[in-house]
Parts: sequence; structure tokens; C-alpha cells
Amino acid sequence: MKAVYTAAHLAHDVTYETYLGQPLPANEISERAELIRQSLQGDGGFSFVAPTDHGEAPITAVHDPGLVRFLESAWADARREQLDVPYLVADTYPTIKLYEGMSPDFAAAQPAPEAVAGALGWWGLDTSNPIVEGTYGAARAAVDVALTTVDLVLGGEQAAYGLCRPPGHHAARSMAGGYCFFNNVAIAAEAIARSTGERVAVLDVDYHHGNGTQQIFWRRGDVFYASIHADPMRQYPFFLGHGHERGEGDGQGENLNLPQPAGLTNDGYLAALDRVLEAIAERPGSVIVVSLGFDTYGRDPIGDFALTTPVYHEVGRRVAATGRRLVILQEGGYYRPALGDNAVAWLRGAESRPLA
Ligand code: Q9C
Ligand code: ZN
Repeated sequence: MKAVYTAAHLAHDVTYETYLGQPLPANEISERAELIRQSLQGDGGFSFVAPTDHGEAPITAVHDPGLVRFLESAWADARREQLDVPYLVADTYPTIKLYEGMSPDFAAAQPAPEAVAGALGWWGLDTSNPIVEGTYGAARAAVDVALTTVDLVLGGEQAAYGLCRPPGHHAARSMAGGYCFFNNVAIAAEAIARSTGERVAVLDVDYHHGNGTQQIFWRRGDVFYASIHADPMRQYPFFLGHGHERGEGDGQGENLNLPQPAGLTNDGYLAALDRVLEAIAERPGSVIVVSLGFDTYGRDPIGDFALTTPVYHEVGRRVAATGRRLVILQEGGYYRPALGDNAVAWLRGAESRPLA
């Protein structure tokens, strides 16, 4: 299988994230992508491809241009404001409750704050998302990884893997969060829909609900979003990911959430997967974009599922058995000792290559 990778992700070099107001060692660190790359190299069954520059247009096809400009200038603006902190994270958020009862257009008419501390909240979802000097460049490169993976599949590969870092599925149209800045998978799905005119399915198997992807395609009939994730009643992103969220307008019925309990086993996971794959099979289209997370692993430090390495091979195998072409893009997964094995297992499954 072809695997798209670039060392540009290393520039998003974070040390701490904030959790409940406390600085803690960051989970989403560059070592993650390096461990996956090393395991794919060691496997021998993957050939590496560098991403090509796809410009900004595919990003603003799904994101507010203001988010792009904010991420591009946040670090320099903070320095100009003499905001002398090791990483940028918001303190104040414009929550939806603030606007309750006011006119529906009120929020939309509010200006983005000039001060970085305010802009961080305006363009942000949560405090777990540190921005450093190299964040923008790395996030742009992750988008190029995703779009180059799309090119490979639309160019004839049955499946290809994009080692995206930073990940993307929590990033919404105007909002970065959850270790994500640009929504790599949504940008890829949009590019596929535009270039093929076909309907596209997004299959999100990260442990967390992909609130950003869901939001971007909420009213869209041409992109089906399906996700298996921890119930948002107990887990981030908390406010979206419930089973009753089915899409609206043209997107009515084109959003499928299967929230899951703590302790979810391999068998429980595969049962949910079969439901989602059935829903995909009921819809037209020839390409699935996979949001691939390994935070479903039993030892993941921020997850609570109980999956083991062999199930990833079976998940990859069942997804490939749909017969659809696969654009497989990396999202989360934070138990570093098993990341490489889990990635190799999933991707070998997706090529119907047995586990060694
Ligand atoms: N104590 C992805 O997996 N909250 N993002 C972390 C840790 C944010 C996860 C709390 C989790 C974001 C792509
Ligand atoms: Zn996740």
C-alpha cells in the first residue's frame, strides 16, 4: 500500500496540553507519527510518497477563511502582543448559551476579537489544543497529506494511507479543537465529492466522535458521515455524537452515530462496525474516507474501550470487503507502544494481507 508521509508534522512540536486547567504532558506529540512510520517501514509492505502542495482552496471549501488566517498569524500576533507563553490556549469562549434568547443572527454578526487571547476562544473548541510556532505549517502539510492520498486513490489505487498529523476530525468549519486544526478528512471527502460527482461515505473509527466532520456535512446529502465512538455523555467532545443526531435538510438521515459504553470489547466493536458498513452499502458511491484512530485500544491513556491489536486487522478487512476504494487518514491513538502494530494490523487487513 502507498503511504503518504512528510516530516513537516514535526514542526507542531507540543510538550504540554491543558486538561481541566492543569498543564499535563501532551498526548498528541510528534513521536506518534514517527512510530507509525517506523512500523510501516519495518513491515516492508508500504511504499512512502511525499505530499504535494494543494494550496488553500480545498481548505476554504470546508473551513471559514478566518480560521485559516487566525491559525496562520496567531503565533506572530501573540509575540507582537507580548503574550509570552510557551503555547497558546484559550481562556474565554463565546459559548452558545451566551446568545440564547438573542436574535438568531446575533452571534453571526459579532466580530472576531482582535486580541489573540480572545481570538483563541473565537476560533477554538476547547483548551486541549495547544498552538505553537510551527502549528500552522504542520496543519497545512497534514491537509496536503490527505489530498495526496485522495489523488492516489482517484488515480487508481484501491486503498492508500495518509499519515496525517495533526489529526482533523474535531475541527469544524470555524473551530479548531481536540488536537485538530484543519479537518483533513472533511477536506478529502469534499475534494472527492467535487471531483467525482459521486456520493462519499466517511467512516469514523476514532474513539472520539468527529464533531467537526459531522457539522461540516450536517446539511449535505452527498456526504454520509458514520461514526462509532465513546458516548458523549461521558467523553469528549461531550456536546455532539448522540444517536439521535441524524442530519438536517438535504442531509436528513445522512449522519449516523453509534455511541458506545466504556469497556467495549472486540466483539461489541465488530457488531457496531457491521451496522455502519451495512448503512454505507445501502448508499451509492465508490469511495470511503476513513478517520482512523487507535484510541479505541484497550491501553489508550485517554480512552476506555478494550480493543486488542488483532481486531484492527479484522476491522480493516471488513471495511475493505465493502469493495469500495479507501482513503485512510490517521486521526488519534495515544498509547505509543502499540501504535505501530495497530496501524500495520489495520492496513494489512485493508489489503487482505494476513497478519505476520
Ligand atoms: N485528558 C483525537 O483523538 N481531550 N482527539 C483530552 C485528555 C481532548 C482527542 C483530555 C481529546 C481530543 C483526534
Ligand atoms: Zn480520538
